[in-house]
Amino acid sequence: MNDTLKPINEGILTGNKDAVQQGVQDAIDAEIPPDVILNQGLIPPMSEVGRLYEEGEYFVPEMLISARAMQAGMAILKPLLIEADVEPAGVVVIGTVQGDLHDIGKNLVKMMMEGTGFEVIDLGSDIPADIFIDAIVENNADIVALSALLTTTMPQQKVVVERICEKGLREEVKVIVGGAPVTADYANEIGADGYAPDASSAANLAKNLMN
Ligand code: B1M
Repeated sequence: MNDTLKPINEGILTGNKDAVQQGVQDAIDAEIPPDVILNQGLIPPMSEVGRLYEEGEYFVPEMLISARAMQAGMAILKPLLIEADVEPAGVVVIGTVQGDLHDIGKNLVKMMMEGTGFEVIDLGSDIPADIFIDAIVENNADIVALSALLTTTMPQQKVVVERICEKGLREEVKVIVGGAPVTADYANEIGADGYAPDASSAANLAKNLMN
């Protein structure tokens, strides 16, 4: 790895937002191409954070702090990526389903997906099925990610899958579901393409589905 990118890696792993911002600015000043800063500077340490979380070495607060540090770096890089026409890994529409206000887990999933190179359209929480449909169409989404934290709102994930089928979009978009009460069996039962138990595996699942 280019030595100029090391402080970015280190900054994300330790959740040091200032170091990441400075590192990204230094890399831009050193004329490192924006896609290299993204793919070698920002994404690998975020994947490492995901691995450490899955292994129980990092917990939610560490993951949040690292994700925020990464997002601070992304904010500086984003205009240059747009200018350079760097393609995202895919477009994900994410939200918490109708009736459900829990958004902390969904926000983590969003951050990890952005950390993997996806463009994420975040609709927020308490989102009706038709708003998901509109966002899928408007953004030509590759994946729709549905979060539900309540046993009473889980059925809304099924409603969204049904609406996607009714609208003839089932071949266009993959559906992934998650949230504390959701299981792989439930995902199967409602016809989703995948289930992930946590934010890091949701990002990996999205990557695999794109392949
Ligand atoms: Co609520 N709440 N809550 N709550 N709340 C729970 C979920 C509950 C388990 C607490 C309990 O009773 N022990 C319970 C649900 C019981 C059930 O359905 N079986 C509950 C209840 C009952 C309620 C209310 C009904 C309470 C009331 O008013 N009587 C009410 C409902 C409001 C509504 O949504 N309509 C309510 C309200 C709230 C607050 C608003 C106060 C607040 C939410 C604030 C917010 O999110 N902005 C809140 C909170 C904070 C919780 C707990 C304490 C914490 C949830 C959380 O953020 N966890 C929760 C109890 C608990 O979990 N211990 C609880 C941390 C977060 C990082 O984890 O969200 O699981 P989590 O996300 C994980 C994974 O699930 C996964 O990745 C994330 C990160 O690894 N994941 C995905 C999540 N989405 C994914 C999507 C994916 C893939 C993975 O792909 C698309």
